[in-house]
Amino acid sequence: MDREPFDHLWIHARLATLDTKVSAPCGLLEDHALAVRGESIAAILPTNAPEVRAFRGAVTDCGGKFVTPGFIDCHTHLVWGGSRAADWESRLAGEPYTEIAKRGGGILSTVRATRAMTEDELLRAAFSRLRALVAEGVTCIEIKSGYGLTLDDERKMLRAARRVASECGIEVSPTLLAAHAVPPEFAGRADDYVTLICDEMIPAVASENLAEAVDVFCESIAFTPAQCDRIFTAAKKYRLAVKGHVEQLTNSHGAELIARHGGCSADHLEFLDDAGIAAIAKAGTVAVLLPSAFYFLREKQKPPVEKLRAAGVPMAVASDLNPGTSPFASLRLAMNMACVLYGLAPEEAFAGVTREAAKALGRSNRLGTLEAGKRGDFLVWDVAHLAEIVCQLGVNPLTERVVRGKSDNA
Ligand code: DI6
Ligand code: FE
Repeated sequence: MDREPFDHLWIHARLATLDTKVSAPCGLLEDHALAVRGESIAAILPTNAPEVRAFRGAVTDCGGKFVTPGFIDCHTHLVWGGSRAADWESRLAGEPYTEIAKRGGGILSTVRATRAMTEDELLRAAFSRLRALVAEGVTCIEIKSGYGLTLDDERKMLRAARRVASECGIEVSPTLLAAHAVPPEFAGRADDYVTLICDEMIPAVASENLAEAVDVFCESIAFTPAQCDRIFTAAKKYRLAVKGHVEQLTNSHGAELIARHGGCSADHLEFLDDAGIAAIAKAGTVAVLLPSAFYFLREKQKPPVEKLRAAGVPMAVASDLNPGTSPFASLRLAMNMACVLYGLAPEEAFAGVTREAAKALGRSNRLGTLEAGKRGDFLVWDVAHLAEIVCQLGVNPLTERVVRGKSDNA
């Protein structure tokens, strides 16, 4: 008996491959078939190709629907305890984010709530948020720690992050963000806390394989570039990737620091200057844009998108889902805001949550585009125009999710 070359074919699809080798916008291939074998994309062929017509196995007729790669949310703080709605009310009444942080609200109030919760409780709290992201197409997510700030509490967050992603059946990229805020027990002794991060937290997390990257909040209200430099040096010693929240509220030259360490991404970037752009362009560091935090903080200064584009810096878009500055469990909302507030073309927003987000997480070889050999993570959308996915919110046109070659419509 002849063995079929594929397990499953999706035919009559409008494939937005996001593959730069396909010259049409979004790498669009009209009336194509996507063939899956095992967990991977085995082939991309015109629907009328002989191999497609000869196939006798399982076939899904997409009837002209669009198919995109699975979305990758490459910057989230999905796991947290408590609520910051009261902070938000204070901000609406005129108190700045930085002032709230200085009086022990902000990140530190989430730290108190997160420390008080068990791993199971954190997992349950994160689950509904992740389900919302998954329902609109997220198939891979980066999740940071950063609300524990002790070795045990950071570990607890990272374990909850792994478990929640596995319960939702998606891939996780866990990141240690111990340098998110100086914890109260180290008040006035930030350098000592950095020593703890470098000498204890990074080695422990690396040896237990709990994180694949180390992130920092390099900012006037958080850690200095010199402190972040120490943290990155320690991270690299343990072969962890480095990235950072930089130039979000002020310009601290954190992006240059990340570039110097060969970091995978520089995130936020509202106050990025020309030297920072040149540095990340040269280093091949991805710029991760987080427009929903910009929106929610009512910031005025936008990241230099035109200059980043001109310099050829890959731009990813992420939700920054967190309780304080971006409590939005929607990557499509972030894409919409990247277009409306930052001036990205919808095509750039799609690339930002697929191809470029894969780059930011060091997963370009496996994820981010529809190409033979990449993983079978893709989404089927019932829209007449691809940009509809980004343009209209509140309605979910996602009709089928395929993860590792398996459809959830089966
Ligand atoms: N920048 C942010 O936007 C988030 N973390 C960071 O370093 C805010 C996190 C929070 O306010 O809880
Ligand atoms: Fe963030």
